[in-house]
Parts: sequence; structure tokens; C-alpha cells
Amino acid sequence: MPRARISRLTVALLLLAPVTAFAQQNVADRFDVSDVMIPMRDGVRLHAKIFVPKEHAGALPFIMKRTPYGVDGSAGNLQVYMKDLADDGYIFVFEDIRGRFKSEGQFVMQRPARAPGDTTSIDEGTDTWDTIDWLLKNVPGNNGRVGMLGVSYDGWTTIMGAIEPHPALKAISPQASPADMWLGDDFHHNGAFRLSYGFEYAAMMETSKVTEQFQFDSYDTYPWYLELGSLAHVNEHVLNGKIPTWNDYVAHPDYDEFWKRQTMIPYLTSVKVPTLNVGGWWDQEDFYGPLRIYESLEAHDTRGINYLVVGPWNHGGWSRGTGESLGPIDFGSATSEYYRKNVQAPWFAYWLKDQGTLDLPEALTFESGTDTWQRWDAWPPKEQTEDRNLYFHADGRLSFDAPSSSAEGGFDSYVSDPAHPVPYRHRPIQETYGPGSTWRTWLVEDQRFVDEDRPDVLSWKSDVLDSDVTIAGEIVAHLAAATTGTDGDWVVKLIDEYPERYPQDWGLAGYELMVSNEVFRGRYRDGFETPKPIAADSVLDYSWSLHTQDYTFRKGHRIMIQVQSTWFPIIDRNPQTFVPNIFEAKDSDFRPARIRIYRTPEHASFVTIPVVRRAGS
Ligand code: PG9
Repeated sequence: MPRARISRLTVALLLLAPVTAFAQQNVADRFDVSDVMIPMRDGVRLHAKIFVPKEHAGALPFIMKRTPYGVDGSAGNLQVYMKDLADDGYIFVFEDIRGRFKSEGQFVMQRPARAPGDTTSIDEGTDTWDTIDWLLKNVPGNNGRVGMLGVSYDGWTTIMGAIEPHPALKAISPQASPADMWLGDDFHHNGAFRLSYGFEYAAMMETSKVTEQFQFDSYDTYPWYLELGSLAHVNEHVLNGKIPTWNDYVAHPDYDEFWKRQTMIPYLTSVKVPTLNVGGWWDQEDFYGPLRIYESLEAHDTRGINYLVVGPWNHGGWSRGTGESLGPIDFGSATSEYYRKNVQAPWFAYWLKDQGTLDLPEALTFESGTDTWQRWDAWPPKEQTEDRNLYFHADGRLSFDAPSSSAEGGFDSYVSDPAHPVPYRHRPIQETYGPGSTWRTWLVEDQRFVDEDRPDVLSWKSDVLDSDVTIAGEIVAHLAAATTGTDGDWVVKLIDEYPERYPQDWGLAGYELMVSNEVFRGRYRDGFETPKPIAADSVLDYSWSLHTQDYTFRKGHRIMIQVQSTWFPIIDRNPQTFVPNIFEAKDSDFRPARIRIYRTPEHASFVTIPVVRRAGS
């Protein structure tokens, strides 16, 4: 059993804009800063920091961010993330949400919205309302309008504040907000549990009121999680039932009322506040959320005030740095700076100050590969694309031609062994937010490290492309697969393989860049509410979304698909033997299984990609 303890060490979360002493110095020069305790309707008081510009002409709107990560370092936001806004002139408010840091009350992880018609309970929406009401009455020099924004949890508090909005809330930008923690965001994807993130985040947030990093006794967490064995040992040996969110994972393994109450999607039945949704193509935490929120609002956007921006970013990448590159991938321009200056600042100026015009298409997306911003009338732009299937063939070939005969041999196969799972990123796999962690760029790591070394990762690739292939929209995996087990996971990755000769950047020669990916837990093939055993040795069809992308596979590259059944420890190990609740599996339930991926006319495996129809193509 690995040794572990929770330390009292408070960690500065680098999730959001970094703070430097220099940044604090600059901001202190330009703003009067005060700490206030704002009373909520139930008597609980929330702590906020208010930054009022020392010099300003006329009344100013508020820009507000509500966060569980502490607001003492929030001056750093004004140095980069909100720098263009600070230059334009706003009163900034950063608030500790209920139960976190200096705020009173009880923290509940993603406290569900109160039911429609419930006028007595509190939730993040009522706390937002009460805060706005207090600010309007107590901060002199405001113009009566409020904008809200934030990344991830702070993006989630933003959209929650707009479900029953205060009338003064005039514009929001929920950025990388989770939408559904069981279907596609931080804690699970299609029912597969995001073990390392789910465990470390829950411990970090619920050990005390401040963020506390879990203390592993090994720098590489891969062996730690492996030695842990079944997830049943987490409470037995490590958390001792003290972390509420871990207990919720265990009590609610399937998509039940607990998770359905937590998602805000059913509440998004109208667009009450102009909304700028923002996401990153390589967001390692919440990519499902912002796209799902955009799509749900869009269905009700009768006034045309719901917009989408997606760039070549990791989680919150637009809020820091220049955005010229991610890992070794260069995008040819400062995409984050572009967003902050040309999209985010004008968005709030338009709605909160009546300044400028809104030069925004319905969806603004960055097309990596050609490295250009694209303007669309709809996302996904179905009118401009054609769905084409990339079929698996013998000898690792991938083509747009469907398999025409069974003579090719029928299937490819590997043994998936839970005792030897495929690492999801290069080892050492540091603690998610630990020192030296490569977590933030794992989605752009070179996939050769598993393609070449692991017999339990299968690859299929196209011929060398003789012209560019651009995709814009949803990618869908279709596997015809069998296992000797009675449960199992399927991971499909769509990859851009760079040419072996790549003089533009030799560091990228032969690079295998993941363009999109997703996992599917087999037990949920017939529905997420009720897991069922997989019939052993039966060829079954599995189909799931790898999400949307806007990407050009350049001439000279190859398109590649990889399939595997473990992705550890970001995804917990499937025992591959059906048990009612994987969180309570016995160690003896974890068994190797032989996997077969079929590629015959009757049982074709393929990935559907939305190919853009462009003039001349
Ligand atoms: N991805 C983080 C998170 C958001 C909401 C709930 C749980 C985790 C975050 O970056 O805030």
C-alpha cells in the first residue's frame, strides 16, 4: 500500500493568471483596493476584493470573477488576463465563493442550481445576485452594469450566475466551464472515471478551506496509483471517508440523479444575458463543457446574443501568455493576445460601456495546421462540410474506402492488461498540479511513445496526403470490437503524423500530434444510467463523439488513428470483468482481456470526420 498523507501546505494554483510581485506593484499604483464582507440573503458573508481605478472619467461598470481558489493574489489578473479591460477602465471585483478562503458558509463542490420556483434556497446564482445588488448600492462611481467572466470553476460560477440573472448583469463570458461532470468534464468522460484528476482535485479542495496539494510519496504517480489497486482502497487506506466528493464518486458510479442535478444544462432554456463562450482545442480539463453550454444556449438564442470562440489553447490558455505555441506546436501568431485584445475587451466594452461595435461571427475558431482564424455562421458548420469515414484496414492502413472483402483477415488484436496499463502521458507522471508537472500540455505530447513501445496500442494510418484535408465539426468514432472480458474501455485518438523529413522544424519530424480523442466505457453501451456486462467474445458496435475540431492535416502528412483500452492514471483501470460498481471492485476482479478490433464489410471500424468543402477541393 503506498504511503500518503494530506499536507497543510497551501498551494498557489497556477490554473489561472500567474501573479508576480511586479504585477502587484503595477496594479497597486493604479487602483484603490479594498476588502469587503458582502452579506448574502441567508446571513452568510462572502469576502471580496474590490479594485477601483484611482483615475477615471465618469461612472464605470463592474467586471466580476467569483472563484473557489482565493482572491488574495487576484491583482495578477489585471496584469495579463484582464489587462486590456483594466486599460479600458472598470471596477474589478474578485469574490471568494461560499465556504472558500475568507468567505463564510459551507462549500459544496459545484453546488446544484436550486429548482425552478424554489425561492427560499441559496445557490451560486443567488450569491451572485446578492453580491451584485450590494455592489450597486455600496460602491460609488458605478454605472449600474456588471460583466462576469472566468475560467473553469470561475467560468462555471459565471454561467450559474446567469440562470436567474440580476438585471444589472449585462454580459458574461463563461470560459472552459464544465457542463456535465459525468459525461465529459473533469471527473468522468462517458462514464470512465478520471482517476488522477478526480482524486487529486477533490483532496485539494476538500481537505480544508484553502487549496492543499495531496502529498504523494513518489514523484511519478503512475506506480502510486497502480500499487493502490482497486479504488475501494482509497477510502480504506488514504482518504478515510473524509473527502465528500470522493464519497460521491463511490456512491454514484452511474449517470444518476446526483449527476443530473449537478449539470446546469436543463436550466439553459433561454439566453438571458449576452454570452461569449470560450474554449481551447487542447483543453486537458473542460473541453466538453464550453461547447455543450454554447450548443444548449444556441438552441434558444432568439436574439442572436450567444457566441463561441475556440482557439489552439489548453485549459485557460487564452488568459495567460501570448498563445503563440502549445508545447512544441507553433501557431504562427499570438493567439491569446489576439483574443484578449480583439475579442474579450471589445465584448465587454460593447455591452457594458456602449463602446465600439461587435465584429464577431457566430463562431470564431482557430484552424490549426493553416494557423488561421475562421469565421462561421454556425458551429459545427454542417452546411460547409461533408462527413467522410476513415476505415481501418489490414496492415495498419486507413482509407476513405470501406472494406470490401473479408480476405484481409478480419480483425486486429491486443491483450489489455490492467496490471500493465498504457500511460496517458510520458512518465514520470507528476502530480497534476505538482512541481514540474507536464499536465497542462499532455494533449499535445508526441504519441510515438505508445505507438512504438506498446503492443496494446494499435495504429492505422493513411497514405501520405497529396493535398490538405481540413476538418471543421464533430468527429465520431465507430468501433466494431470484441473482448474476452465482460467489461472494457475503448480509447480512440485521431492523430496528425508529421512527415519524417520536416526541415521547417526538425523537432517535429515524424511527430504524432493528437487532434482529438475520447474514451468510452463499454458497460454503458446501452445507456449511461444502467451499466450492463458486455457479452464476451461478441462483436459489438460502439459509437461515441471525439468532440469538434477545426484542423488542417497538411499535404505530406498522414492521418492516423490509435486505439487502446487503458489510459492510466487519468482514466481508472476497468477490471474488464463486470462488477456492479467499479469503485468497490475486488483486486481479483482485474483481469487481462484479449481485444479484437474488426475491419470487415459486415463489421467495419471507422472514424467519421467532417471534411470542409472549399473552393477547388
Ligand atoms: N478544472 C477545474 C474544475 C472546475 C470545476 C469543477 C472541478 C474542477 C478548474 O480548473 O477550475
